[in-house]
Amino acid sequence: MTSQNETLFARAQRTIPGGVNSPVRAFRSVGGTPRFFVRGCGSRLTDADGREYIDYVGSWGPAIVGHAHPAVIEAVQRAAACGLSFGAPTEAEIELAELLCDMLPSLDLVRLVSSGTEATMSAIRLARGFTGRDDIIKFEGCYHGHADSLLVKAGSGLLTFGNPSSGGVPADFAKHTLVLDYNNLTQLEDSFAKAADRIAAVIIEPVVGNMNLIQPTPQFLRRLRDLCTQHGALLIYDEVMTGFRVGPQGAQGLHGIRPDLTTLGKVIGGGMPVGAFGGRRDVMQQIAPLGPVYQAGTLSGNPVAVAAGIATLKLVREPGFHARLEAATGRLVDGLARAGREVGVDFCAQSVGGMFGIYFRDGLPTTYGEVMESNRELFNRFFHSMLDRGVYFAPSAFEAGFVSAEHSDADIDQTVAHARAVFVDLSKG
Ligand code: HOZ
Repeated sequence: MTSQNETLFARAQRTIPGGVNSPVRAFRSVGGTPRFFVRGCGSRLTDADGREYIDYVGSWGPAIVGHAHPAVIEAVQRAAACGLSFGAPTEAEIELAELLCDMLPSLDLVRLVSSGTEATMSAIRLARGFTGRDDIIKFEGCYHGHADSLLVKAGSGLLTFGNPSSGGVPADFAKHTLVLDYNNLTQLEDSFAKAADRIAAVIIEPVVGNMNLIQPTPQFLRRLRDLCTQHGALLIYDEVMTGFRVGPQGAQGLHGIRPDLTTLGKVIGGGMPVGAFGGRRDVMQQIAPLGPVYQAGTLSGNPVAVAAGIATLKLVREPGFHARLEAATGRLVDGLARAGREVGVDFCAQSVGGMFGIYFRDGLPTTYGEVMESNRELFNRFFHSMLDRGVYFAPSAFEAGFVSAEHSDADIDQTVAHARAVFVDLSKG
């Protein structure tokens, strides 16, 4: 009998390119049929065939308090009942901006937008406008949304499909994006030595989640901060994924580094479309209507989306939230790694706060090259076997995973038990 997921996927492909509205969802790199979800509750998702899954995608990060948290749903319902969009200021957007500036000391001013892509695209324009320079530096495998200048050797879907630079980006445009290796100090220093006066900004995922999970070395981040300061380039922390996910002050709090600009998304919208960029007052004052760098959006600061964000951040700020989230995520990766070791498969795992990486290779990767060496065939088999057992990991070997505050020890132990059984199968060849 054909499953509802298959029927829906066939129907979707008739009107939607590839049947999906964002490429990684199409399951192309792992093969098979994407699951069409009808419901999410806590740590669980239910698909169109009525099958339940423990969810480790969490809408790619936003679902930090679990799906359909009652406080978030109530806030959304209350806001929606008052009108969906005004295209004019509301008090709620001040509240969200105040919360963000309070939670991240590096934000003097913050502008709300509707997605992480808008946030990074606007931050780059702002950096160019502020410095009067054209070039930017990014790192191979980092993904900063789908603005033209950032789709050069990018991670996430581009890496998943083996096409790290997008079509449709003019060469004249891409030449202003210098791409360096993550964690490569020598290359970074050489680039500043050669081109410092042309570099408007360096944009970085301070913990990478778009080529699986990669952690920065502390020396790399510190030197990057120093070089930017020394040469008048802006340091942009893309915390769309890490913001309030890896700790109460994002990655900048973990490493004690103050970027000039920060981009946010995902968690700050609690599942609704919200992004933000903010930072130094003198830089942010260049944004229209205060300054000459233009940026706008009809749905920016949308009252319903903002209500979800405020309700989520209030939960995230409760005492002990991050300690519990980190412990749950640690329990998962420790359990998976132990199971892999005991069964004897080349597998390892790590976590930072509420995000994690799993790798079919011997040893945790610290570079793009090392991530690329992981065994994709084993990952794909693992992914499908886990899916069959009711565990939903990201359908790509190059995406980080996410745990929510609603994942119980029982959820995690069940996941580890399933993984152990799958590892045994994989070890048989
Ligand atoms: N770019 C997202 C993962 N890093 C995927 C977004 C989606 O498919 O929803």
